[in-house]
Amino acid sequence: MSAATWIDLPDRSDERGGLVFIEGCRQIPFGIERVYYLYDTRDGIARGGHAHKELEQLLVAVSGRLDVVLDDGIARQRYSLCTPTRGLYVPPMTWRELECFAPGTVCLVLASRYYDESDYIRDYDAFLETTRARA
Ligand code: T46
Repeated sequence: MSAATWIDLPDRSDERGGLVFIEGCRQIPFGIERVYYLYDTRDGIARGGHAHKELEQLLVAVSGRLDVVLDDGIARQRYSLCTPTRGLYVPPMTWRELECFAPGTVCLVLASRYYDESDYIRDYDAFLETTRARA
């Protein structure tokens, strides 16, 4: 598998409740240029189904749970996101599929770049070709 990895996030929870913070280039290996979140996810629906040429991201299930399947062109691995205190770092050139969303899940995504459709590879065969060409 590529450099996809779990990142444990600083948790300052106390008797009042939970508090987790994330600072660009500190707890995560990139500066944050964009934040978005997936919510109101529907039963049986999958998201993703693409890779990014340059984009780096951190995915955090701030509420609920979901599975993320990552594929670097050689191996495929399933990650279960189920806590707001741990994020999944997804490097560039990683095919991702998001599925098995529990009702009420909110998935926060921190991204290293602004939205740019030209950074997406949405065809799996093209993704494999690109990974082989870069190897
Ligand atoms: C990813 C997974 C985890 C924008 O205009 N700006 C944005 O910042 C984003 C993220 C999306 N969009 C537009 C592009 C599409 O017209 O929103 C629409 C839905 O995006 P998409 O089908 O790519 O959504 P997902 O959930 O399949 O993928 C998203 C991210 O696009 C992707 O980078 O890694 O979440």
